[in-house]
Amino acid sequence: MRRSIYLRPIGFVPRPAGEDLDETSMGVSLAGSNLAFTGLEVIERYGKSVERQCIALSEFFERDWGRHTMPASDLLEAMREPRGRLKGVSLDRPRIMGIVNVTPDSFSDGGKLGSVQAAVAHALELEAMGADILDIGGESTRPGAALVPVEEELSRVLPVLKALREKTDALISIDTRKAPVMAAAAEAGVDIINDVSALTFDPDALKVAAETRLPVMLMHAQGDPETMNDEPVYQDVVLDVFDFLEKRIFACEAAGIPKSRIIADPGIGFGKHLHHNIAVLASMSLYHGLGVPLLLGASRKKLIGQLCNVELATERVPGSIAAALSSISQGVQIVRVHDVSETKQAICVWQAALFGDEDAVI
Ligand code: PT1
Repeated sequence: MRRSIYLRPIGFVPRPAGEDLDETSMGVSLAGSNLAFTGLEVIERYGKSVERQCIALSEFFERDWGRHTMPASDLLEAMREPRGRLKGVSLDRPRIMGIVNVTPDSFSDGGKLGSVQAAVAHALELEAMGADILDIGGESTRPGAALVPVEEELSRVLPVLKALREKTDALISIDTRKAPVMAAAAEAGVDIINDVSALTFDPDALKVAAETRLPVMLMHAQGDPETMNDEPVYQDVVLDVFDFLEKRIFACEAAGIPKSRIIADPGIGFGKHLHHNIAVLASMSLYHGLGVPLLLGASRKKLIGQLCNVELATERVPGSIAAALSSISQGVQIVRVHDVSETKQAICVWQAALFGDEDAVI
């Protein structure tokens, strides 16, 4: 059954953590964090028609939502519920995932990380800059990228994962769509599985991921990387992405992966044109209704080039920081970035300015 009501938290304000403030006037704490939302965009979908209205929390609590009452209160509860730790790392403040591409054709690191040592050194450098998670990927999934055979992918990432595991206690994620890579990576001691197909690409992925007992990152994509941006089709991209992620969370739960081990990501640039990407960015906070921590990856992506007329991916750092900050200010827990120290500096200043706290370390 298709969901017919969606709630998007809006009107974010800083909220002293743990203080018992009146929710109607001071806002509801988002996912146990020190950000609170003071309003809601109520979105009703009837087949092809979608109606949106923004209201204050007080009005939301006063109105009779009829047949939407239960789904609406479930969504509100999912937004409010504090998120658990991710392998010991608390998610009540923003976290940075640093990108380590172990591919000869990487879209912005351009094959610089040709060797295992270079990849490991790059990962450790990102950790020193403040990355909480190191995301290791051996198959490019950027638009137009071709499939990498499983043996090739394994030979790229396994030596890096093994060497890196010896050298760091930071969280390591494996960016893969393939069950054998997930299994081998788990064996090598990775902490998280990051699958841009939300465990749909490989028929064994759901079962294998469940067996590893690792947390999984489920990302929305429409189509395969090679052709996904040719002709993406949505009724309403923001809501269709929500429905997809909700379904994948159900599928995971059915396979034995509890919600406490799931992170959701709307997949910027995956089967999405510029207007789709912008709509998703602008509505990021909607996805808190999924009841799991959120991840956003917009770093150096094409939408930034399109918005600001920047041809070179390496020159899209300021725009990437803006995308990261805008999602963090909507409560997104993890940003996946190339430029860790720049992003960290931006988050630090944003936190200090918003919460008035110079010790607001991230
Ligand atoms: C992502 C992501 C990822 N992105 C997660 N994993 C990539 N969880 C790889 C472009 O438009 O957002 N979330 N793993 C990289 N993919 C792309 C897609 C790179 C689009 C570039 C573009 O330029």
